[in-house]
Amino acid sequence: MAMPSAPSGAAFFSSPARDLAAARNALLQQGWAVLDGVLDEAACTITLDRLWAAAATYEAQGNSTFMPVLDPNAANVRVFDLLALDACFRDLILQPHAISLVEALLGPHFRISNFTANIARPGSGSMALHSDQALVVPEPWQAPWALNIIWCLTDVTFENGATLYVPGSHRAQTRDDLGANPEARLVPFEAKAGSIIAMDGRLWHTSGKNITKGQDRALLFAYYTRDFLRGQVNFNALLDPALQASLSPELRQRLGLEVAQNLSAGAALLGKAPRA
Ligand SMILES: O=C(O)CCC(=O)C(=O)O
Repeated sequence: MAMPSAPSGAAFFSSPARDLAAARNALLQQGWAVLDGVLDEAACTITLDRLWAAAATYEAQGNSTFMPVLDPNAANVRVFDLLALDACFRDLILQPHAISLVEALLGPHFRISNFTANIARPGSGSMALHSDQALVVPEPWQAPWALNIIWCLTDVTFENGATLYVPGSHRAQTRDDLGANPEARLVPFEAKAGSIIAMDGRLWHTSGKNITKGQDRALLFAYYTRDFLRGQVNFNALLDPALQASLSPELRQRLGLEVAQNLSAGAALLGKAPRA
């Protein structure tokens, strides 16, 4: 896969191959992995600026960045539709380190389900505990069919609202398997700006509370699922036809813009390669 250009020409760091191999392994074992230094400082700054610009456009289009169904107050700034809003997000969604982690868990036959942002500003609170796979597939959750790549555009700490997760919860096949009071077992994903956090879709988690006086915590959530699941977004409806036509064949296929859909399980059964 060709390396997509970094946002506005800023450089992606190239993490050593052994870090990526260790992260792929950790993801499979513990249900999550942090890979440092995927974006350099300049790329984080540029992408964060572009995210705020995207938030303004999103609101100008008549959407609200406060979603009461998700968050207790407006200090969480939610930006949906990132792939429609700026080319830098279309670069990040197929960034090779991210895709290496996606393929480690989901294999080659995956689709992009959604790409959103959550900026937790001072005073933001936690959402409800959930797993991302549970949002798109009913229990039992017997295999990893979903994964989030979380792009850290700022440092992420417990104090500024790091995502909190329940260790080992990717092995829970039902909600009851989580046991009593899983909230008491939550621990934060802490990471430096420029890291990506790969999170198995079965790992139960929530947003933390930002208890700082003046620090934003800005995260992008790139959500991928196996290709037999319907995406959270219908990109045929979201993306302007001219934009769709300008996208690479790889991105079009991962977004489900091509005519042929949901053929990989059948191809494996019948011993034939799926139509691209
Ligand atoms: O912002 C966070 O830390 C978590 C967000 C999340 O889990 C979600 O939006 O589904």
